[in-house]
Amino acid sequence: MRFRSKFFYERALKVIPGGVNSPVRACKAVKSEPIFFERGEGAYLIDVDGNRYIDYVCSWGPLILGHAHPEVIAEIYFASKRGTSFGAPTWQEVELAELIKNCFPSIEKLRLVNSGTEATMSAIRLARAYTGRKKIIKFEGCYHGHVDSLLVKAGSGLATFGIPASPGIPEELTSHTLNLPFNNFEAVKKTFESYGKEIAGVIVEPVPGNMGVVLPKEGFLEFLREITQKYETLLIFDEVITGFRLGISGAQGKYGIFPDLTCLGKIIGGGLPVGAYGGKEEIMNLVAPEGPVYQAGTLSGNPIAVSAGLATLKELLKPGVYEKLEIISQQLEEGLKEVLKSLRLSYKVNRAGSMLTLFFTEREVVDFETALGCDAEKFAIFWQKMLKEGIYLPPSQFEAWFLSLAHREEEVEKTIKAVYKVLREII
Ligand code: HOZ
Repeated sequence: MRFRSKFFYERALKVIPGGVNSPVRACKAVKSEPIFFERGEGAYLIDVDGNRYIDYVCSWGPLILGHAHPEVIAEIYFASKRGTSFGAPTWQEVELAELIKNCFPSIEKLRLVNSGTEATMSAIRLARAYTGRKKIIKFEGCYHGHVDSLLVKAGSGLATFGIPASPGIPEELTSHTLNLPFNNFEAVKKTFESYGKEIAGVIVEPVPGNMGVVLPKEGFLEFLREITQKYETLLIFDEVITGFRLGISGAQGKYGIFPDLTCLGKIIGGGLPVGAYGGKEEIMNLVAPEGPVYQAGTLSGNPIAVSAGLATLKELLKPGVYEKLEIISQQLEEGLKEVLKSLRLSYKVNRAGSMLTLFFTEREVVDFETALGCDAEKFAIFWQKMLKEGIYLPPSQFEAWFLSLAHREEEVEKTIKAVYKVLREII
């Protein structure tokens, strides 16, 4: 039972819109009420009623080491003893910037911000300033935070709640946004043929995780790289989710395609609010105070958040870490596929490294349209029943499940058994 969660939710509804500080966690899409959590331990979450769940949300990606990793907690503790914020430079932020630069060959210089949204918003401003152009190409179902000009046919909460575009955003602000289907070579080609030299940048999640996990078709990222170079447009990879998740150099390292600008967040803050955008020095030198493109933040480079990020990245640099993550993730994927096969279900599992989605559809999911073809009603029932089995999945069909280094064979086996039990009940 979740009496205390209910109690807090009722209080929250009176003071916070929808009772939550970010929409998807309200669990409305799965016809449930939000769960209020007390603490996290490795691969587990414990709610305010004392219920224990295997966690596949992992704070929507940042917690690649699992909850309350001792090294991260120790660094947070020591950093906070030295002071919580100075509004001035610290040596830790230089270390974090150097470490990110060493891991991402396409990043020569970077700026730390407080969230993924700030990173994408700033990268777009910079792309427009650098090229002197206005238009931006984005892809349907990709989500780049709640940046005004990018909240059109976006994934994550907008997909979850079926919101095509948010009110409160004047048309003028989205009139320069060109929305194209992901993985569609032809649509990109035609758009460049029509608008060519008006396009400042193409922003893309190289492996989208916000319409559920969708893999780029072979050659798609390469094609984006080539066409943006041809039209002297900037290619912006939103690696807020994939950065340090798909490998130490993110999706760009995995696919060998290097963008002009990269947006990071989530893992680089080790569970605290951090974002970053970076790229070629020539472009980044336009950022104030070196250049005229304004972007600032009182808490940017916050010493505690940066210390948590540094501790996390240092763990990820240890040998064998990503291999370990791959083994456990593969085990989950294979287990899910076996369950589907034994139940004669042809639902689809898309996986990239330690992020995956079980799509309640028989069609291959390759873009937003095919993702929207899922049986979200059935997913809602599945989610509720999985919760009863002690498994906390993202409360939406259009999100990625995340594994961490704290997930072991034991947790994955328990999950697969629960999936079998629940799917057998509901099909
Ligand atoms: N935008 C995040 C998911 N992709 C967070 C959702 C939430 O916390 O509600």
